[in-house]
Amino acid sequence: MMQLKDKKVIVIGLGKSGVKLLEFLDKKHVQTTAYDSNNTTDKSLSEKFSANINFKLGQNPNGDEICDLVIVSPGISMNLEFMKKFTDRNIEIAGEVEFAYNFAKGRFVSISGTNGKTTTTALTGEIFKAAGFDTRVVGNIGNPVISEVETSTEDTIFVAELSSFQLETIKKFNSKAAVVINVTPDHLDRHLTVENYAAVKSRIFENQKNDDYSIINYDDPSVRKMAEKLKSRLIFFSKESKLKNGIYIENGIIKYAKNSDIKEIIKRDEVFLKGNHNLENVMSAIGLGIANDVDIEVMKKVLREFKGVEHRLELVENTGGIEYINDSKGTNVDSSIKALEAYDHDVILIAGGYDKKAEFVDFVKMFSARVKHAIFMGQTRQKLADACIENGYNEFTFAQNMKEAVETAKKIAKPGDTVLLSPACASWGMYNNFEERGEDFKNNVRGHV
Ligand code: UMA
Repeated sequence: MMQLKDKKVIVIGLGKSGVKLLEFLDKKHVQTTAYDSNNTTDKSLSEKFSANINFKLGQNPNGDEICDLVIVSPGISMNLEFMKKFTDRNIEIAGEVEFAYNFAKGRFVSISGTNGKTTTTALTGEIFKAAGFDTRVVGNIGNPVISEVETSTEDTIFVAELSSFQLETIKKFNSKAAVVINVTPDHLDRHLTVENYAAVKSRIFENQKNDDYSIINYDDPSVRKMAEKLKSRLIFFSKESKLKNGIYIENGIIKYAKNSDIKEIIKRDEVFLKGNHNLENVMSAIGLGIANDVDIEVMKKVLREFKGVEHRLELVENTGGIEYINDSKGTNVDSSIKALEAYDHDVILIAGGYDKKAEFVDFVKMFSARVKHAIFMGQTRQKLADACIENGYNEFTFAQNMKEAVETAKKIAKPGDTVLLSPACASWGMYNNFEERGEDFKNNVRGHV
């Protein structure tokens, strides 16, 4: 275990991860200096901690500070000058996940990938809870690992959503079972190339031993490639191919084959989470369940009941053959592009909101293939419309508010269509947060307003 006694520690970033790190370090009486480049970070924060924690707000360290250990939040890139300096000085550096791992009891079941991580993590968490494990759902999903380590026991299972940012700074971190769901280009501002990004994601398997499990998407070439180097036990899953060994779908039934033993897991129709993109999430969670000997009946029950993560491609209703999907968490262009990618065609899209000065070109370029009609609202509506016109797409209208947007969508939608709220913008100006916006959408869909 990592020794903290008499160490001088630096924590960088005081968002969710940083604050939880400080709570942990303060309890252990560790001399810590806490940095955040943002000046407006909650100034009352210091009142919550003892004099062991020294705050330096409005600045990053410069890399020359005297210290024994630097713990970074996921948002801090190792390419920053001051991080390079710490590295060159051979100062011990740990990301929040790696640091927390040193103190965690029990085992990790980890999930990474570009799309579907949060849904898969939440679903896997429910499966393990239903199987009776002391389950902690942690990581990128919004709950730093460090917040759960102190109460963990040898029987605890950490179900961890891990982003490439978090995997970048692991050293010994190991998972008894891990999955990479898929890899498509993302976070290239930080990882520069897709190859680097995929390489970072594959680090989830790096410290696995012979008896650990790797769950691999057989259909995704960059994920399948990761299987070549692994020492661990492999479970492939595929939406497209019948596998001799692994999880696959045949005649509408999800099955698991191991050598010549074939087990039926569940009928596709019985799984509450619909959509092709969710099949990867479902198969990933099943793989993690199998790797941990979870009873098939337990998995079946959860798969029938789990309704997804609220505000993220959340199915609100399916009436008259029309699906209403709440993706209010689509608060930026990238996130809404991912949401649209989940649908091939016949989407009636509701988008727009607060203007974060984002560029909408890549988003609206997807419309001609997928969006039957777009309804724009909020501060960015004209900007979205302009981007559409520039790209030769004219199937859009404006709405004053959510009520009008949903009414318009209901008039246009035909059986087989999907009405999708995925704004590509923050909610401010119309709402306090994306949760309120999602609730308003759901209430309007259900006719509760
Ligand atoms: N900061 C500095 N110096 C810098 C840059 C940032 O001090 O050079 C400060 C910022 O001012 C801010 C703090 O660092 O106060 C934020 O740290 P952070 O970005 O690491 O955010 P946290 O609040 O600690 O949240 C992080 C994850 N955020 C990121 O990876 C960007 C959360 O994932 C995660 O839920 C949380 O840890 C717990 O594990 C969010 C996310 O957007 C949801 N993830 C990305 C994604 O899903 O695509 C990777």
